[in-house]
Amino acid sequence: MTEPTAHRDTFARDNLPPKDLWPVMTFDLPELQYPERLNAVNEFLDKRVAAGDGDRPCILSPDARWTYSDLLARTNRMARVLTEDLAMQPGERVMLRAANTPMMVAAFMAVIKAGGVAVPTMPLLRARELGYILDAARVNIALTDERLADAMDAAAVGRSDLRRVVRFSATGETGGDGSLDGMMAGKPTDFAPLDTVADDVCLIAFTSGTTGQPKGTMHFHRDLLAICDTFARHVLKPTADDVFCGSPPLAFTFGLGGLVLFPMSVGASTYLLEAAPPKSLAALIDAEKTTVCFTAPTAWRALIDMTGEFDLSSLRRCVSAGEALPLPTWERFLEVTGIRIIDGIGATEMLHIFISAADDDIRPGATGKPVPGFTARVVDENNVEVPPGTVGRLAVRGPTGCRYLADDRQSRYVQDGWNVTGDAYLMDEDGYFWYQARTDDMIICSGYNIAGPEVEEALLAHPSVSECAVVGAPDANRGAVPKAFVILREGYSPSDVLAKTLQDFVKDEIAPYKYPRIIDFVADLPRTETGKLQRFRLRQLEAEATGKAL
Ligand code: 3UK
Repeated sequence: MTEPTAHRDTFARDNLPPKDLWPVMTFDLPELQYPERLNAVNEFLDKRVAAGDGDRPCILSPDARWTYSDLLARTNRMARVLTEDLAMQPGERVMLRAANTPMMVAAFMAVIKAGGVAVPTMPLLRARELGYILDAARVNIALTDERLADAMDAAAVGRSDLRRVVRFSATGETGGDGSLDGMMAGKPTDFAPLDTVADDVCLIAFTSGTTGQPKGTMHFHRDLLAICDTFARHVLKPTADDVFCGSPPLAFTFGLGGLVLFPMSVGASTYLLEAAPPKSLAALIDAEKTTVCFTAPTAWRALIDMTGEFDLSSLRRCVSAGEALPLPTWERFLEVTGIRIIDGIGATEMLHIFISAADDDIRPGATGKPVPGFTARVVDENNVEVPPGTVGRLAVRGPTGCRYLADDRQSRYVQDGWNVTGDAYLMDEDGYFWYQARTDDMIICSGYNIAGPEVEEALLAHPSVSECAVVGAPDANRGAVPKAFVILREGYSPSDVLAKTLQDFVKDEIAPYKYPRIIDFVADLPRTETGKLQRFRLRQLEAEATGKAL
């Protein structure tokens, strides 16, 4: 018997992993009891307007101010273009390509409302990478910001599944004939949501691919609600009067949740910036008095230095994710703003954050506890739970979980029904989870395990250090030794004396055997578009320089 689906094109469902390789999904809260049929956009948007919130602000940007009704009208017009002019069938994949603009949000909503599967992509991707995604997700239609159309057009060449590439402008008003804006202009503003099944796929989010080819992670209509009913509802606790802002791209699920779904789940508004380096973010917070901000640890660090120039006192909730938030950053931010940053670990596979803590529940330096709705544990190589205080592999389950699009790596991420994220963690006696490192970033020096991020955290506590990365460098005697790449703050310059000072400083802060044997002063560090340090690239450079691999 085939399971119910509203999809006419069943590619996504057909390419889900076999059921025995799925994580166990748990729905142990009253708010996680979803009906068999639901369309996520109907829940987020149509119902909000029907409840009388249509005139409330929803999407703000430097050149737009859309209420919930405005977003609904754009979404409906675009859904009509998709189904009437572009012949989109339920279940077809639609690539979305734009920075964080109002039209990018409308495009998400339109595709999902019409029963399609959104495949968002990061603005910086080039034709080659887009081509890989077009093939992997067998994309039928692409909607692209006109300013990013070149790479899209180049990627489209020779791909017969891709029927149409259509361009749009940032606010949907200035694109001319033949553009999505033009096609939308004549359409009525109503459109009935497709009556999708709660577990119909509505989103394929590709991992940023720190190593290897990106993996497509498949998410259902109900998953978009589940992240709001877990992290947002129980930890973030936003209100309808909050104004959200932040830096993650909407094509990164950290951004999709934090900048679109969480605000919309409570009728709040969100201010989108196409590019949000720390200075622009600080200026925005100051000017617009935004109250909730989502960004990565490096940006939180940079914002500390901007508190003299910009007023950040409107902020009420600050969320950090993407990589570990070092304790010195958390402490200094508290000192200068009085705000305790909410750290949270999330993953594209899990859609959003699953371990976190806010307010008085925060234990500084720890990521937090499993978010209500999720269970987490630390296991050994054989997936056996280890006692508190022991470092092991993080395993997690809850209402969302990993389902890769046709990928062998499914059985690596999901083991015995648990999502194994690839992170080394320790759980303390009180059930708090302490991040150590990515399991493949552990440095093994003379048989001792050293977590690069712990050494980085120690270095960051020194006033001369702006940013740093610690990786294992091949060493003939000890296998590997910790090596630090350090970016200095203004007013400091590289010297052997400073290197020695930093080494001694680390020895005072943490167990001396962990100190960086080598220190390289550098001008920048390799990062992904999602803000993550690419330690493997530093390791590659080491391997090339020494002729030895680890
Ligand atoms: C690391 C963290 C320590 C960790 C993400 C929030 O980052 C997100 O998704 P990705 O798929 O990467 C997942 C991996 O990133 N990580 C993320 N947050 C933390 N490490 N402390 C943290 N707070 O290695 C994890 O396995 O790019 C984050 C929401 C949605 C996301 N997709």
